[in-house]
Amino acid sequence: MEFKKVCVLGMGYIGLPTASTLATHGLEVVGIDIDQRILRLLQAGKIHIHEPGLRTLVNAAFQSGNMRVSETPEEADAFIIAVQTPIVEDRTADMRYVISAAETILPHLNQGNLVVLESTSPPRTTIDMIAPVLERSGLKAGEDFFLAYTPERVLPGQILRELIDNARVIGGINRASAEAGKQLYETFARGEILLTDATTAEMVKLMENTYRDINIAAANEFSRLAERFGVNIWEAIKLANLHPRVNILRAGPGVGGHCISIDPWFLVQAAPDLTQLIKQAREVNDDQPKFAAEKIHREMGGVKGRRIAALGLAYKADVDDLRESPAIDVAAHLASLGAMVRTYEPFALEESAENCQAAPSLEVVLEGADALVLLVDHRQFYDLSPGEIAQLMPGRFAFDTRGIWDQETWEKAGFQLRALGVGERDVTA
Ligand code: SAJ
Repeated sequence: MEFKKVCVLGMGYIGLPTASTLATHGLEVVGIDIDQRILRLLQAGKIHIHEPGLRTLVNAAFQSGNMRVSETPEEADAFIIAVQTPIVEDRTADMRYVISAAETILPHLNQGNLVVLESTSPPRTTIDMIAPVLERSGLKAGEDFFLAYTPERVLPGQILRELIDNARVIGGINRASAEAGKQLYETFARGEILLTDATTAEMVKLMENTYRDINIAAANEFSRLAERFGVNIWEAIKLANLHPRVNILRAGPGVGGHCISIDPWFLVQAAPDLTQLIKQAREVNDDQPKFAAEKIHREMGGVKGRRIAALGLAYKADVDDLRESPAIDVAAHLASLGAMVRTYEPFALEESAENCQAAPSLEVVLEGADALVLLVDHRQFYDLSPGEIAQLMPGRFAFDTRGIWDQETWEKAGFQLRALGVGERDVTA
């Protein structure tokens, strides 16, 4: 089978890089989005996502003459659905965007086409939800057209490289569908392509992120134990990880983003009777921002009326994405305890948290501050000089929720540095 033309539905974190990559590899691509603002930006050579290298890639795709954007799909050889699957209040997946994307393909679906779902979805979505929608065309999935699921596995911040180099799992509703998917992704993927069935591919994706969530939950729970037993969690995890079969992830103020903090709920929703551990891990991680804020409150002898400068709001280092960010929760919780919180997020200067104030620069966030709290381990915060910080703020209390600042350096500059997951030691090693 030869793929010449592809419609990619959803011009977000996954759809846009995928569409652009297909175009720069010689396929005719139509990028579809229902948000006209995004389409206008793309047409004007701009992008709405901060991701290293993406702008250049998108421009190259347009310049190749192979890519254009549109509000509605059209006839093509293949359709890739890469729209969002958020969770709603009751922690179930909101599948409306996926279903409506599938419905917009319907009038253009032809014999021999391939449809691929990439959106993270609960188990059995491809078979139980997408196939019936597409079969309203009168065509039979697996016989008249091919249908497959392939999870995106790229790490925000490294999307461009991982899109091409990561191993890719493609699950078909039958073998022919998986093979068709392989032929499409082979046009650009350099990593190994592994074929399986659609539901296994859906599970693989959810298992990967759930495994990471549980691992981080263990690290966060260890951080609480460390505080109780007078241990430094950062040192303890480093030492434990020297064991050849142990790899504990990092503790921190919680787990955010639109993937790891959401995907495990898809499994809980699908089988609440079988997912106690998964649910518990989610709850530990969701509770961690409050835990971090309360520790700061205790260490400062109360935060009421104190001026706190909070560094970082993004859900993780070196991205501008604020979705489900634990840093925002910590800042808001400190404010709810009566602190006057100013936040500084270098990748989103105007953003702040509830009842907090956004500062446009490091200088402004530090002005008049009694305490400095590190919430995100952005590269630029590693390199801060405590000596220079001391010139810019009157207070001498600093708190590190990411375990990146060196005790001695900060103490030399006159700061009292406290950290998440560090209890009072009675022995100095
Ligand atoms: N975090 C920790 N400790 C760690 C690692 C992460 O507290 O040791 C926190 C981060 O600060 C952040 C959250 O967890 O708040 C998630 O960050 P992340 O870097 O672990 O993951 P994401 O959400 O950016 O990307 C994940 C990746 N999944 C896995 O590594 C299994 C990525 O490969 C997926 O494609 C992506 O989810 C997705 O889209 O599903």
